[in-house]
Amino acid sequence: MQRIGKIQEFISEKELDAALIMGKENLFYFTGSSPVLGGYLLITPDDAVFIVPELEYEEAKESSSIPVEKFKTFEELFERFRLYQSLGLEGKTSFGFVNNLKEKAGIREFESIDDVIKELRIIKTSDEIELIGEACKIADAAMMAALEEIREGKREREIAAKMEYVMKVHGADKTAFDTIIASGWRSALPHGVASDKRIERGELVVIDEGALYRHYNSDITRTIVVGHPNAKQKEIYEIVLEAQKKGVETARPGMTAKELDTVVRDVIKEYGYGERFIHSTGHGVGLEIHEWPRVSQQDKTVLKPGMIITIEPGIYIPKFGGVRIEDTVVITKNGAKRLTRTERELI
Ligand SMILES: [Mn+2]
Repeated sequence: MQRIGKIQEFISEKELDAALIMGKENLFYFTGSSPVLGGYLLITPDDAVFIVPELEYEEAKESSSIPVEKFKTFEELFERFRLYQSLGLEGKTSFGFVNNLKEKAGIREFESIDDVIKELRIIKTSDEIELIGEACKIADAAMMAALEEIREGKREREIAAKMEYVMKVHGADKTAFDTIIASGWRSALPHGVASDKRIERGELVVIDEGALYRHYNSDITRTIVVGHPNAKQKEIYEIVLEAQKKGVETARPGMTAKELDTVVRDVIKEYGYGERFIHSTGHGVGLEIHEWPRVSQQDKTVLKPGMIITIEPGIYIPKFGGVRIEDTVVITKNGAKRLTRTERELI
């Protein structure tokens, strides 16, 4: 109820009649329940109720920490909202739904509650850190399987399938995102989802994967060379590794996400590959695979203990290939600790 309390403080402050939460991850965060068909968490200054479709009612009652009500039709649901004139909403609420709130429920005023939710979710509780840590262990196991499985002639997709199998055997619900296995020229594509391509000798292979475990995500990337690396492959690998290590060693409470991005980016710049590092250093990880903060030049969020972020520099050279090395880390009292533990040296 402490989480709900923060929303209540916010709506009182803004003099809103209520707030309505319907995003999947937020519903789980605030109620502990995750109905397949979704639901509507209605929060008023002194109350909260989780309204779900009738067929989700029994299950939601079991899992929700907030009292549950059911609705049969959307007419009934919008009728329920007629009590209010002003409403706090998540920024990603659909335009169609907002229109219905205006037309069918007569709500006139809307305000985003994204900032207050962000402030809560950006700091993970010890329970959340443990779950993400578990998701990271599963990602490590899948990475191990990939390293064992990869050889000349295998298709990227075969390796990805094996990894997903290993994740599930280790208790994951599913992959956190479509596993990226990008070999050869495809390794220069930061989002090269595993394809039918066969892996060939001498190619760089970027493996970027994560597991979803009890609603929480993990994220790790390793790059390998099948066979012997050439001088250029070795060179860019060592630069990315130096930048990644520097990031993990430097990350600490009190610095901003932007400053961390600069520290990592500067290593790559010094070697003359600044233009080839075409994305941000990292991102928050939690109920969503990409959440706050963004470890980029645009995000001045001050890092605090309990934040979980990735540190994932890369160098991408079109047609030649790319290298990315990524760990999920938790910000601690005086530094950062890697939650993904797979070896980082070139294999
Ligand atoms: Mn990532």
